[in-house]
Amino acid sequence: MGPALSKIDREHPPQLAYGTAGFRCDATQLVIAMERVGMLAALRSRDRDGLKIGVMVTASHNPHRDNGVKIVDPTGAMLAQAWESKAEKVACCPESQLLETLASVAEGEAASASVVIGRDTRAHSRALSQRVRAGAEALGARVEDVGVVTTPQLHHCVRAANGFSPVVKGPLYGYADALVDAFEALLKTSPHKTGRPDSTVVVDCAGGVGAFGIHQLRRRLEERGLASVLSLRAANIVREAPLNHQCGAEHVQKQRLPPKNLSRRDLGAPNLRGCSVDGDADRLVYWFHGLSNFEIVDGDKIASLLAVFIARELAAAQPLIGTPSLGVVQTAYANGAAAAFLRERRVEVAFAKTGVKYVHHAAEAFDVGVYFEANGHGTVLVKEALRARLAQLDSEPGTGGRARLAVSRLHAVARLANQSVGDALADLLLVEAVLCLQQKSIAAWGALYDELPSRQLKQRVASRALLEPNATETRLVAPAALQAKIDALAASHKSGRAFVRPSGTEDVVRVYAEAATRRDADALALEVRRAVFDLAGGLGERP
Ligand code: G16
Repeated sequence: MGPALSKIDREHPPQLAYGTAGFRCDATQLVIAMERVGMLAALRSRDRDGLKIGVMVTASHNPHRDNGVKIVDPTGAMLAQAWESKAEKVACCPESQLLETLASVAEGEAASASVVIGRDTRAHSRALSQRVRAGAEALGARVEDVGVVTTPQLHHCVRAANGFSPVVKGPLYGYADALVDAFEALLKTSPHKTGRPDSTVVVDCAGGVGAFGIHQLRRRLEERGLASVLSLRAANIVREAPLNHQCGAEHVQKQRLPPKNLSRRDLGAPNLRGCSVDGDADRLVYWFHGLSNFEIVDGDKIASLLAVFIARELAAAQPLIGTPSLGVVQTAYANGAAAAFLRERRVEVAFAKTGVKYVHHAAEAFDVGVYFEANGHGTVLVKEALRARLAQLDSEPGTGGRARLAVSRLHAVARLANQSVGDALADLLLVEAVLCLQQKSIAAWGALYDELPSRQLKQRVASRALLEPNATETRLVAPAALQAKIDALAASHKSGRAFVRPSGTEDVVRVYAEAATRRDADALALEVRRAVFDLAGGLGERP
C-alpha cells in the first residue's frame, strides 16, 4: 500500500481538502493524513471534555483504490464544520511544524482523550486505521477499535458510548437489536397480522460491509419470527463483487442500471423488490423490474413515502401532541417532480447544498425533518423534546384510539431512524415497515409521481477548484461563460434544467440534467458535459 513508512516525505504531505464527507483520495496518499486525523480526533476529544470521537476509515462509494476518513463528533453527528479547516491544517502541515500546528488547534483542557475507530472492507483500510490509532495514541488518547463496521454503525457506537442514546445490550452498543426492536414495534401497530406474499428483499451489498449488517439483521428477524414479513437476501457480498464495481447504490442510481451478479430470477420476478447500498452502507436506493423497464426508486421517493406517512400520523396524533412542524430537505439533485408532489400534500420542502452535513443541519429546523439526497443518503430527524413526549405517551397504559396508535407509530419511527446520519440498514427497515403498514407494493410506491427523466455524468478537468458554485450549488459563479452556455443549453430543451458542480469526494466535475423526455435529458447532459470539457479544461477525450 504505497511507499514504506520510512520512505514517506513527511515534510511535504499531500495537500488534501476536507471535502463533502472528509478527506478522500487515492489510498497511497493517505498515510500521513490518517496519523494526523488520529491526533486531531484526540484534540477534538479533549476539546469536548474527553468524550469519544469517532474516526471511520472509508471511501464509501468511491472505487476500491481510493480511501478516506469521516470524523464523528460525540453526539454521533459529523465533525463540526468549524473544525474542518483545523483538520486540513493538521493533515497538511510539514512535520517540522506539526507541534506548533497542533498547539494552535488544541483548545480543550480535559486530561483524557478517547477515540473510537472503525473501518470498511477495503484492502488498505486496516493498515490506514492502524495509522489513525498511532496518531491518536501519540497524543495519549485511549483507543477503541470496533473493526469492520458500516459508517452509521460507527456513528451509533460513538453516540451510544457517550450516553446520547439509550444503550441496548448486544454487539456494537446494541445497534442491530435496537433497530429490530423498533421495527417490531412499528409492525405491531399494523392491523394486518399475517405475513406478506412478497416478503423477500434482495439487498445488493456493493461488495462491501453492508453484507455483514444485513446478516445481523436477518438473523434477528428470523429469531423473532419476523421472516414472513421481511426476508433479507444478500447479494454482492464481500468478495462476490469488487467493491462498488458495477454494483451498489452509486452505480444503480447514477448509471440507472441493475447491479451485476443478480440472476434473471432476481431481476425479473414479479413482486420481487431489491435495493442497493453503497460501500459503507450509508445510502440506500430501491429497484424493481416494471412491465418493461428496470425501475429505480431513489432517495426522493424514499423521502416522499416517509413524509406522507409521517404527515398522516402527525395529523392523527394531534389531540395528544399538538402540531409539530414537518419538513423535507432536498438538494439540487432532487427531481423537480418530487418537490411538486410533496407541496401538493402540504409538506414543506427546503433545499440545501449537496452533502449530508448541510442537509442534516437544514432538517434540524423542523420538529420532524425528513432528508434524503436523491442518491439515497438520508434519514428522519425527530427533535429531542418531541421524542421525549412520544416516549412518555407511548409508555402510558394504552387507551386505544387513533391518536394513541399514531403516537406509537411516530415513536417507533423516531427509534428506528438513525438520528446522526443516513443509514441504509435503518432506512431499509423503515421503508419495509411503512410499505407493510400501507400494504403497498414497490410498483405502487414507484408510481407515487412521474419523475422528469434525468441523467448524471462526470467529467475530469485539469482543476475542478476553478469551478465556483453559488451557495446552493445550482449555478456557477465562475467561469461565467460556462454558466451562460449551460443556461442556453437548458433553455433549448423542454423543461430543461442542468447544473454542474465540483465533486467533494472524487476528482471530477459532476453534471446533472433533467428534461421532459429521456432523449432530451440524455442529450442535455452530454451537451453540458461537452461544455465543461471545452470551457473548463477537460482532460481525456472530448465526450
Ligand atoms: C458523500 C456525502 C453525500 C454526497 C456524496 C457525493 O457520500 O456524504 O452527502 O452526496 O458524497 O458528494 P460529491 O458529489 O461532492 O462527490 P458518500 O456515501 O460517498 O460518503
